[in-house]
Amino acid sequence: MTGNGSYAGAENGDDIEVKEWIESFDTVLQDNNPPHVRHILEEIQARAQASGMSLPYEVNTPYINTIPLSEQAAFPGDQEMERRIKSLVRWNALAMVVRANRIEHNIGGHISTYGSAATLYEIGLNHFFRARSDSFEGDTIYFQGHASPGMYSRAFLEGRLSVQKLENFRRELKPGGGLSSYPHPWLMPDFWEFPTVSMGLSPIMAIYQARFNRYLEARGMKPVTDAKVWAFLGDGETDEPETLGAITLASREKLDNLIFVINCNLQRLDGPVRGNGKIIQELEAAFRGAGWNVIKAIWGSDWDPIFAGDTDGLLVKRVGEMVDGEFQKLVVESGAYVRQHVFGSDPRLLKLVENIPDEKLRTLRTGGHDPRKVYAAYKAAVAHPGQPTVILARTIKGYGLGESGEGKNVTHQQKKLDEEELKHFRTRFGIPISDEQIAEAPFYRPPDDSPEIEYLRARREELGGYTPKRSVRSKLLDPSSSENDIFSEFFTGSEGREVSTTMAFVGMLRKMLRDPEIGKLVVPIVPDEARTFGMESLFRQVGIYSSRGQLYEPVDLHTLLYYREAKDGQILEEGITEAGSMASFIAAGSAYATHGINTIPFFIYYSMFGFQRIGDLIWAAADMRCRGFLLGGTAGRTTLSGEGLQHQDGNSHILALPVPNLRAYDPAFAYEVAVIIEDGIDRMYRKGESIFYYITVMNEPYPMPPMPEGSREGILKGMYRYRAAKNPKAKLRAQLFGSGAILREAIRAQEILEEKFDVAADVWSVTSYKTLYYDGISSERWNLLHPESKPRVPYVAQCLADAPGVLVAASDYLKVLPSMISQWMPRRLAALGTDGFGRSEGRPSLRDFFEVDARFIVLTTLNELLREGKIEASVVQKAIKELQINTDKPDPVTV
Ligand SMILES: Cc1ncc(C[n+]2csc(CCOP(=O)(O)OP(=O)(O)O)c2C)c(N)n1
Ligand SMILES: [Mg+2]
Repeated sequence: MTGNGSYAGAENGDDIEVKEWIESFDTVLQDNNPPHVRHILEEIQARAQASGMSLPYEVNTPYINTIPLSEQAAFPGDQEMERRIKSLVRWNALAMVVRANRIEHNIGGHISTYGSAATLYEIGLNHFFRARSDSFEGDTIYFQGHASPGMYSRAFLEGRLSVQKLENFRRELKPGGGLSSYPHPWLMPDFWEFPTVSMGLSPIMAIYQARFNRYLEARGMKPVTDAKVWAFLGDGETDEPETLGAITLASREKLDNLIFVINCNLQRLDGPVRGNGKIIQELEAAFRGAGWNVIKAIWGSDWDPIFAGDTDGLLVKRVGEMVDGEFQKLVVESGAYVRQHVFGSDPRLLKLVENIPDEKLRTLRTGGHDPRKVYAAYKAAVAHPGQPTVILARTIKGYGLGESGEGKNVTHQQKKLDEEELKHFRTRFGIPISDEQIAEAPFYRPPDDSPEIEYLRARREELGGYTPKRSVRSKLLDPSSSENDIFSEFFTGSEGREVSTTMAFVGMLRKMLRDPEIGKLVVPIVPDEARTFGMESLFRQVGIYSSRGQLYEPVDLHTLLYYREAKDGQILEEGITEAGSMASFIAAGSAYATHGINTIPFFIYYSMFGFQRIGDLIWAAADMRCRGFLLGGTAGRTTLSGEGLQHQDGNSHILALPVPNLRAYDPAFAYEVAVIIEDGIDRMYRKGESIFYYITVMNEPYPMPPMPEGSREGILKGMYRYRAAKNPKAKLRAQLFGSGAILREAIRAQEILEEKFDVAADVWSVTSYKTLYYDGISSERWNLLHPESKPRVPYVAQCLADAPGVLVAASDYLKVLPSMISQWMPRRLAALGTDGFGRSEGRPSLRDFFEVDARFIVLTTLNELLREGKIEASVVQKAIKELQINTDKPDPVTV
């Protein structure tokens, strides 16, 4: 049917044999049930294969609706009433965007996307989407980001948003507040739950959300329910690799709690999604191939009688041949064109539509605009067991805009309508606004006791309340119970034993998992990297989550740390997908709102594959007010021996800077990690702050010192004096700032400077340049606005107020990291860092290559003293020799 598999015999008209086969098939079908007939066909197929025939492989079904009319669920609503409500939603959505752009030229907004998706949402909102309540978790819905005007408009009709809010669409800073352009929980924390407008993120988030819901059920943390996760996507959005990249997880995990609705309006921003192909068929093949249940809703009820007359399959064949560019053209053309183009090639086709006038032919509804088809698709989807479902609904972009946009390539950006266009829209949807008023594009809401508002409210009441709506339903953890027990052992040092901060962290994780209060809440997440981080002991301790348990005997069963999968396993071992792992982090980090459960995710990964690779998902997590800990393992550009430039992260702390509510730390010692995590749990889960953490950990083993007295506050604020100079009265003085992997180089430099050059240096551990930077800029801002008050002194400046000598910083990150706080230091700062590509090398060679080791810290300190006139150039020259520094080595930034 789709054009494949023709052969010469058929073209010769030699089809008597075919007819006979079909007749006998029909007879078999009449006498038997469908499963039996399927069995017969499978047997025949097996027979053909065994006899060496290669059969054509076809993942597509014909270009018709998946649900035949005979199996279409009856529509239970008042169709006319729902049409009127939908028209009102359409109108106010349009008015909101048009008005906003009149008030402020080019403020933006979208009309045509919601125009195409209105029926898809309205059917959901009137019949399917159950709200969250105390007794039921509710359905979880990812609304297509730039369809937001429709959601606002409906909330206005529901009485949840005022005219003023609508008036201030995209002008959130106006008195009384406004509405954010897209779904942003950060900006509208009582309304939006999921940020979806960065395309491709909502599908992957939805998949992992659905899986996380199962995880919570399997671990007994929430009741087993039939709640669904719905994700509304654009067809253009499916080009994003994240959209389709994780769909096999959903089928493998049999996520029948997941439904994708893809709004197939065949257009994206610039033009057709697949002008020369068929996006619906392409997606059908992808999803079917991946093991999803696919429901195509291409044709509306208007087409049912036409297809019913198509007994010889000519029309199915014809529409199967047409490409999307042609379907799009039909939208903007006349009925006569449709007749000629679709049906004109064969008199038998023309006969199918001979009784349909041109005007009607032009406006035959597509599946996604027909409430009955959409209802039937949803009904089938929610009832479908054992597989996730995708609904491919054919719609028209800019539906309702007529000449001013419907189906046009420019429709995506249409946001200004003139009086005539507004009139046309008003009349088409029957909005009671007079010709005199229409130019104003006023909002229109019928009175509370109107049948429309009563109907709409009754429907939502039946479904448990309004949606979208975000609320924090979890209770904070008891502030009086402290995790001291968990963390205190890490404050005392390792007594000479060499451990890495990663090992120390894993020790903390193990203890947290055993804790009676938070143990159950901890969600360890790894993208196939547990062994890299020495976490395999956790496999045995808490198990790896698997919905199927463990169907095989693991090869290492006889070992202590065998690979244990379990139905109630606690670890999310995601395989090689940082994006998927981050999506799990997001589900777990937002469960305090979505499910009212304070899960505490710890996602540990190769730091280089974090911000650099999945930065946009991290941004989404921030927007969503996720809580939890991201751990950048094997962090820094010189700590990871041997791996070379792909794995060596010298930028993650730079890339962490733009995420406002992310607290980023680069600790060097176990006690620093412990203090930061302890405080993080306290702030996020006992105080309820909307922050999350990025902590870098390393795999370089060294003895962990005990926590210096009084350092706790400094660790959290970003810096503290780790070790003061032995001889503070010395003539030559310096302050050395080290962090993370490079702190120990600073400590060694302190020793060399003292022993060989009579320079007395203090060493500071800088745990968070970001925290220091934020503190600095906010102090400056306060001072700017309060000229007559006592100025606030940034924490850096407070720390260094009486610190004498030259200032030298070194980190395993770009030099700009320390430099950004130098403005609050009492004197010039010389910064060392790891700018440039790395090399596959060992640590000492890399630190020499990037010029961040103790020798270079010493040299830099001496050079700073030279600049200040405290020592002679010859001393520095001598030092270069003594330190065996090659002055001819290439600049690491350029090689
Ligand atoms: C990652 C990303 N890239 C680009 C955009 C800009 N953008 C917004 S809407 C859009 C077109 C969307 O087309 P489609 O997914 O088909 O949705 P439709 O509006 O047709 O329903 C684009 C490119 C974005 N929001 N996110
Ligand atoms: Mg589209």
